[in-house]
Amino acid sequence: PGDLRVAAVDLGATSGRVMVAVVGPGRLDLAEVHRFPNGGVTAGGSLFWDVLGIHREVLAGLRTIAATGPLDGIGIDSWAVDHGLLDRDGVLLGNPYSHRDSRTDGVPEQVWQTVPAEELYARTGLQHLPFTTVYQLAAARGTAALESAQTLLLLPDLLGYWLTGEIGAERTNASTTGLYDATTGTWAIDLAARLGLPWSILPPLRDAGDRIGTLLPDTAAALGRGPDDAPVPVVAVGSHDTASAVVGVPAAGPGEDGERFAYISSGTWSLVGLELDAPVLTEAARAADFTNEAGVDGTVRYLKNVMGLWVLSQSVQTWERDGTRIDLPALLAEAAALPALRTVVDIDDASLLPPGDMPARIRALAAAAGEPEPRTPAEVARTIVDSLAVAYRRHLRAAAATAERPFDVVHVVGGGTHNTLLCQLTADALGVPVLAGPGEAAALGNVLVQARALGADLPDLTAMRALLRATHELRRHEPRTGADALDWDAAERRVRPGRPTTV
Ligand code: LFR
Repeated sequence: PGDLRVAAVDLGATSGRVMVAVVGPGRLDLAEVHRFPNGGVTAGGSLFWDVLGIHREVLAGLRTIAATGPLDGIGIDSWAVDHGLLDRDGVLLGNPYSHRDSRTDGVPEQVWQTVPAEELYARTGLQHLPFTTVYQLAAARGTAALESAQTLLLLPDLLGYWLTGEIGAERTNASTTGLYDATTGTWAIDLAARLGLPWSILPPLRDAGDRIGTLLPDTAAALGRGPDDAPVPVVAVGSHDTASAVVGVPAAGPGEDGERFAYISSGTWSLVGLELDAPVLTEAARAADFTNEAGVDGTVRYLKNVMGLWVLSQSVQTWERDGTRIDLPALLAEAAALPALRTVVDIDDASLLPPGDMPARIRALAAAAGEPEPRTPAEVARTIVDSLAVAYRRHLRAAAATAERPFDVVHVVGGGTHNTLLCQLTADALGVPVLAGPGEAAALGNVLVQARALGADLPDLTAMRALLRATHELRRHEPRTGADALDWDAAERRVRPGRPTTV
């Protein structure tokens, strides 16, 4: 085909974006059409997503795109794990819960009494995170909603269902549920059955690149399209945002200038790891608590969830709520001028998972670890950024060791690429160059997979990434060494080993 014009819906926990892209030989233009705030809504003591509101905003963005030119395809990605339940009439049963809701507190321990953690890891290959779908479903055992559920749909699949009427579970996101066998690539129905979960609600799996369907007449009409307009395909992309972001890592593929790369997808969460051909399900990988999530084209995302810029954004909310106006670039500039590694904390501590007063929690962690307590916003910001860099160092080195796959460069993608202090510290901490960009890697990965499905000549990840490199500027951070190099080893030792991530 000639140039393709497609819509990429990229939903993050703090904002949703509808983007338009034009893809053709040597061409990959992306523009934001619609951005809307997201975030949990507390009601009746629980934390939910406003999924109908998200659907409305998605339609609004798509309508703008449809009104301004051809629309050859639509792809949707979002954060993982969270889901809606449909009843036997295909109607949504209640609001989807946020994974930051506390209903899973103590649930993993109950689950492990039936299926031990070692066995869960051997089958599903996931880092222990208390909010993984299997624990959410276990928390919902005995509820009216789960008892009347006919179908479980992960959020991008739910939105795709409302657009097309088609039901399915895209594989990259299915792999985050804790009910997906990392080796066979099928639902782990036996595990669900042992846990007393209604395994029949798990829908058929689909691959990134499959066509989900075309817009239903009512959604087409909501986009301003009439019955005589060409049907618009909705394409399954790497519907887990992190899977799309990894597609959007502009690494040089195998060959002369091929890179041995690690990546950090830096947004609300930081996802730090490696792209592999096969899962690593060894005892060492389990002890290091690494995730093996499914990537696009059969790759494996061997990575770790790090608490990420969530801690900083929640801190900003806290300060603003208390009447201090925060200008983030100015705050980070001030933080950059402060002494490095004065206070480091375990940024993966479970206390930082729920929304709330992060500066107070950071101070509490510092006090418990015998570190100086950060007081001013700049000191707190510095502690967060330094502690993230220490965590990246520890986890990427553990990834390389347990997967036996060294790396020479770290690609940072996502919104966090704009945090130059963090990118530089990451290079310093790991002693390798950091290549920062693109900021919109998830939307670009979404677009590239769609474009291929619609006929673009992008046969594999290498070709997609070559197009990314040809069309996007990257910023390079060299590691600083020499007399003023920081003692990262000592900083890592100072971080209380504590509990593993978010247990
Ligand atoms: C990032 C992300 C992570 C997932 C977390 C919760 O946006 O998708 O990969 O672990 O959100 O769903």
